[in-house]
Amino acid sequence: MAEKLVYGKISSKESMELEEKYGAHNYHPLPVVIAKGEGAFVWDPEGKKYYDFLSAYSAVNQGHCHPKIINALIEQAKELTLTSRAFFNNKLGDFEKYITEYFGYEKVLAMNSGAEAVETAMKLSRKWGYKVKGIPENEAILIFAHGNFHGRTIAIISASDDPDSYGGYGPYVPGIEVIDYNSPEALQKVLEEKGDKVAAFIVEPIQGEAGVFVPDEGYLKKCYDLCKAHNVLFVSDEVQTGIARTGRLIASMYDNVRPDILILGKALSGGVLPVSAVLADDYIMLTIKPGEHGSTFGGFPLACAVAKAALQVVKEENLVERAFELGNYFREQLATIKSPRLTKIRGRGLLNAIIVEPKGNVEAWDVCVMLKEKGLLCKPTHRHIIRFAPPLVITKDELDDCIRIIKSVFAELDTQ
Ligand code: IF1
Repeated sequence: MAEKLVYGKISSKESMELEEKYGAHNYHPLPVVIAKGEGAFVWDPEGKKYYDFLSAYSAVNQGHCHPKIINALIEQAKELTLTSRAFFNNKLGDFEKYITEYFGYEKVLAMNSGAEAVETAMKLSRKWGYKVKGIPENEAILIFAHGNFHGRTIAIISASDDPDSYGGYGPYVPGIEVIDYNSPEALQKVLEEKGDKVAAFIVEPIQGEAGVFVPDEGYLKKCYDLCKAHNVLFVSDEVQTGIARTGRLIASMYDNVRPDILILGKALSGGVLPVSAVLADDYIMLTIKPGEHGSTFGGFPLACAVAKAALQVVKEENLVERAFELGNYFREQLATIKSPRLTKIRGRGLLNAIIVEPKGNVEAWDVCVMLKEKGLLCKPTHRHIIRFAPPLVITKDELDDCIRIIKSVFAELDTQ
């Protein structure tokens, strides 16, 4: 007997079958179907309620379907959605003023996906390298860190050392060097060797996909100073760590670093539609002239209305402070779990991860399935790491309930 449907007209079972039959198999989702989201919660079509402990990889920091953001979407959608940049419109300039003052930069170039923003930052860095630094044409070098994840375009995966990301997609884009993460010495070495041809160092202030790898205190600052000493741009990819997620407006602030180029995405729209942005000062941004970069939807009126509302929510609801306080509390509570399987906890703010020691035939995936059964959704990154990233609007009581669920799963595993 099929379960009664509460949300929508397609059951969980049928939804999974449809994706299997008609969709590309480029993901391996946890066996759960989401039909509705609100705040820190999501529901499946049959009405089962879950805590969302992934937040669409930190895109719904403001919580699912935040009323203020949805309202901005609806009101703007009734009036004007897209003009292209062939003409001006009455929303883009207003948003550009708002976001540049919000993050403290002179200019912004709005795009759509995070990968597009990273590509934009790569192109902008090269353009600055040739036009301002004077690097010989086509000889610019961009430096990345091992373990990086910046998106899935050909240029970006050319910097990846994850076979799942780059495998089978060659040939790769030249002019890219990859150095050890969390090693200022590695950056110093490559800059001393070839700094005159390096346009930028592009780095995640905390490596998300690598398993919430938090670098040593001062790492970002040392790298920033090395970049300045060699006339190299320091570019921070805050697509995942930005917008309050780590307990600072952007994670670079943990080292008091102001990136020369700041890359934002995901929660910039509160998870309502794809909006990304690259921020920089005039001496960098104005090296791109009219017609030298763009995109049909980049910074379109609907995105501007949604992103402005999403940023307003971050301030109005003190999401930076909430992420900082609740994150510290969360890690303290996790540390009380005395399980031989839970070997490490790391993170900043509400971007955290645990390392699960595979014991017997139980891996991180199995733990995630058990957590799902108890009403908490998360997903492993790599075989042994589970990322925990709830919406920043989660209440302390809700977080306590999640901690209870996590504790109960490890208690159950340890009695097996
Ligand atoms: C997938 C990972 C997270 C990002 C950083 C740029 C982008 C991302 C720091 C590109 C995107 C997403 C992509 C999504 C899963 C998720 C992810 F597991 F892939 F690595 F969050 F850690 N910079 N990350 O994290 O932004 O083009 O996706 O908008 O591709 O599976 P995008």
